[in-house]
Amino acid sequence: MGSVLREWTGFQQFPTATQSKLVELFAKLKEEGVDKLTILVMGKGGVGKSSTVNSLLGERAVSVSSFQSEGFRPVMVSRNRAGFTLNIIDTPGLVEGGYVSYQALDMIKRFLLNKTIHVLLYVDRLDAYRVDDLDKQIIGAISDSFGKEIWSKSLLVLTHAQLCPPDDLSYDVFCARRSEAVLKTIRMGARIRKRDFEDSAIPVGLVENSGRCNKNENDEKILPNGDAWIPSLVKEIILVATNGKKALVVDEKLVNGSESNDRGKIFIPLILGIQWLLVKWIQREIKKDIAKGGKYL
Ligand SMILES: Nc1nc2c(ncn2[C@@H]2O[C@H](COP(=O)(O)OP(=O)(O)O)[C@@H](O)[C@H]2O)c(=O)[nH]1
Ligand SMILES: [Mg+2]
Repeated sequence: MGSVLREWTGFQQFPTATQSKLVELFAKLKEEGVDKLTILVMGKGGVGKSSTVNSLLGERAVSVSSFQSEGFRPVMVSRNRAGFTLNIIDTPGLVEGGYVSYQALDMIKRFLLNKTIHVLLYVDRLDAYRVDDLDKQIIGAISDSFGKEIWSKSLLVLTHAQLCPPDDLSYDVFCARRSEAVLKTIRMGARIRKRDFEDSAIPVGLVENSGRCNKNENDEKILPNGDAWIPSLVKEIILVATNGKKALVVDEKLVNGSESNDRGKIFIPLILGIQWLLVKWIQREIKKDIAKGGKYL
């Protein structure tokens, strides 16, 4: 299940301008004593998780599928560059047959045993116009599996970001509205209080994985607002990694008993106690009845 740590050759594939921005960002990270980042990528199937992993690495490290059948198992890709290790974990989609796939979530959790996750990339599409109950359920399931603290280590990634907004909306307004809708779903799905959520706002990263993505004069892939998105995304990832909140340590306890199960277990002795009292009470009443009945016979 472990992955081989390889030299990050994809790094050389980035345009020089991107490379120098990344070198600077990683240098800052090193100054803070961080020489390893482990990023977990989750979301529905087909939203562009695997493509985003490849874009971030500058190489085709994981397989991308246009139609349904994607990988069934999580995959960790590890790359090393100048003493810095980047681990990215790609995962199967969290929906199966129209429902949240608890099986996929469980598999992901087991795969993560003894790993520390510094950042979660929760991926969805920018070019979708609604969120529905299933999205909320997915968020709820992630929160139940890993604890809602995971959201303080997360970044919302919206793919297919090279789009022309409908209805005369400007690009920035469209992005803001879509982000707001997904963020609200995260807040509600994870059952986080509004104030707590605003205090630790989840940043949003825009992504365009398509080979047809526009480029600037430095050959960097850019969004319609002119932003070179790869260095921007890496910057956001690093900000989340160093935001002072605790990284997610996946240990036996987390894998074997989800938080919500633990919460439920507290009530088991209480329920058994009430059951016992009820049985005793019924037995006493029956005895009383028999005694009374005997008198009048
Ligand atoms: N135009 C466009 N297509 C994308 C983007 N990201 C992914 N795709 C395509 O969407 C399909 C599913 O992508 P994939 O990365 O396998 O999604 P996953 O199931 O979430 O891992 C593939 O055909 C990708 O080429 C994007 O940002 N823009
Ligand atoms: Mg995939």
